[in-house]
Amino acid sequence: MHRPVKAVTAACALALATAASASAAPGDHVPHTVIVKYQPGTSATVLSSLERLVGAQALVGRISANGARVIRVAGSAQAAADRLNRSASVEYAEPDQVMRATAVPNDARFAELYGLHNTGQTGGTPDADVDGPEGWDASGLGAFPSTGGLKVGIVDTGIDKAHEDLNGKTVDCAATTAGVLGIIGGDPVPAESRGCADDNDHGTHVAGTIAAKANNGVGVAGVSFDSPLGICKALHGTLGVGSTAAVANCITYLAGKGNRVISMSLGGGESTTLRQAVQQAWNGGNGSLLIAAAGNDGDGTLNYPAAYPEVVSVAATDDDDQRASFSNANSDVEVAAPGVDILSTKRGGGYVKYSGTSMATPHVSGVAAVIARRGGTPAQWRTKLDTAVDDLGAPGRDPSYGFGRVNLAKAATP
Ligand SMILES: [Ca+2]
Ligand SMILES: [Ca+2]
Ligand SMILES: [Ca+2]
Repeated sequence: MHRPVKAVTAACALALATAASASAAPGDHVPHTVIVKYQPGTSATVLSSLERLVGAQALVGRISANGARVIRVAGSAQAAADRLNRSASVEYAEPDQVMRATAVPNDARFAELYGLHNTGQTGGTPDADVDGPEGWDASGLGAFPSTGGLKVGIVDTGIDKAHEDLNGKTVDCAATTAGVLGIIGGDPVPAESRGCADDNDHGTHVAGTIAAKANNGVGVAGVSFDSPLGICKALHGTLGVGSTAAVANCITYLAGKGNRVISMSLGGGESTTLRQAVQQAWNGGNGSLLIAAAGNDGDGTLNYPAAYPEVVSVAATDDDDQRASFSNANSDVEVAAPGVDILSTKRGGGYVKYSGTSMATPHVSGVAAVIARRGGTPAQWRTKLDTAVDDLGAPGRDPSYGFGRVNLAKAATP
């Protein structure tokens, strides 16, 4: 049913061997790459002597959120970071970690979107869904307008901008580069000149679940089908791999472009760089509501950015409203959404079913966009999101489902 994906470089020593096991193991990092943030006022002389000491060879990029430098070193990234952290001039230094898309494809088939409207068509439980049609009606979207929705930002593998169910939707578009390693280790600073073309399918699939055109006679319908999209490509290649530096800079880019809901179907290890980018997006300016995949390890693993307190962590359910076997369960899981055999848009045209907390996350981002269009603050949207649920599992918040599976009809009422 699922396509096993093999790691192809030393940077990807963790093989993605199972259905949806796609988060990075601790210590899985970009070779020879260190993110270092110096204390304010550190002189150029001190900086260059420290970097010489750790064998720095090149400045690869910068972290937009905090000005940290991304440097390439000759030897071990961890050893260089450890050495830098011993200097009073260094606020923090850490290896640049690997971030991964959290889904794998299976057969390309048309099917009903049970996640939006479950009639038992896949053999599941009727109404084990997010109440899409009921929610659209209650939100005044029952005439299926094509524009007017809240813009949603997506950090992923890019998008097929020309897809029949997505064309005209992409209004912000930038990409990091994959670099000399083929998939990671390139320039982590997104540039609009590079476009945001999808080289994987994952990003196009996520985009369709959030905002595919509704009532246009073709394909599927996104939860927030009248939303335009801000796209930042941080993940690359058939493995959907990127670095912490690239993901952090994409968050900052999208927040700066006014994407007030940002969807991240990806994850990896903990990182000070990622945390600071997340905090800045959540707290800064108008603020953005950040939504990310809980992870596909099927255990209690904390996956970042989801596990930061500033980010809504999304678990996956199936067509019986049961926790998906791959979905991580921990005390940080905040809400759940359908994530098993989700049909959505495919790069190059057509539609495909994927499974993963990656597929659950955009359902929640779509619900958040419908909430946020009414105005208010990200904190208010988050409170509404957490209460507009159908409680599953143990009563109240629990590690498998968080507060419960999101429900658009409940989200539609102020
Ligand atoms: Ca459609
Ligand atoms: Ca969280
Ligand atoms: Ca519960």
